[in-house]
Amino acid sequence: MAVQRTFSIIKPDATRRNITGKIVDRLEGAGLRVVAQKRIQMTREQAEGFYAVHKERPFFNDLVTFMISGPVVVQVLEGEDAVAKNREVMGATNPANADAGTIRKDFAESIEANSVHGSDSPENAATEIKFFFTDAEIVG
Ligand code: RTP
Ligand code: MG
Repeated sequence: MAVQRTFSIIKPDATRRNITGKIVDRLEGAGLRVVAQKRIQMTREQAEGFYAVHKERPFFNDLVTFMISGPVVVQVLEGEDAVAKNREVMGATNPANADAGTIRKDFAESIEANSVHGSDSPENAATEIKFFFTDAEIVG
């Protein structure tokens, strides 16, 4: 399996509780390397654009409002099989269904305030990375 990049967000529930370091520790512990990172306050327009794929879903408006409720940390992660590895360490969307030892099992507050986002395919990872980072901001 080749070295891959994926896109990650540490969500507002985690920045609010000041546990971004604990989350990065889990990512690094899984063999992922942070090759770009910045703390931002997303605008509503940015959050709507980022989650456009979910715009017909019943949770869309709540999700956008949550994602702009505080700062987030956007990241590019690099490693072997990074997309799948990150999804594995994140755990299931709903923390009630997440495996023991995953980020969401240990830190998420709810199905919405679930501490992290991770790209679900290499194609989406490339799109999502470009949404937030220039090439010059990524240092592998
Ligand atoms: P993510 O995109 O954040 O990595 O999470 P995911 O793939 O596990 O979940 P997805 O289905 O893509 O949903 C995106 C985010 O929307 C919120 N959500 N709320 N209230 C609800 O039923 C509900 N379902 C999803 C979560 O914040 C989820 O991560
Ligand atoms: Mg998703």
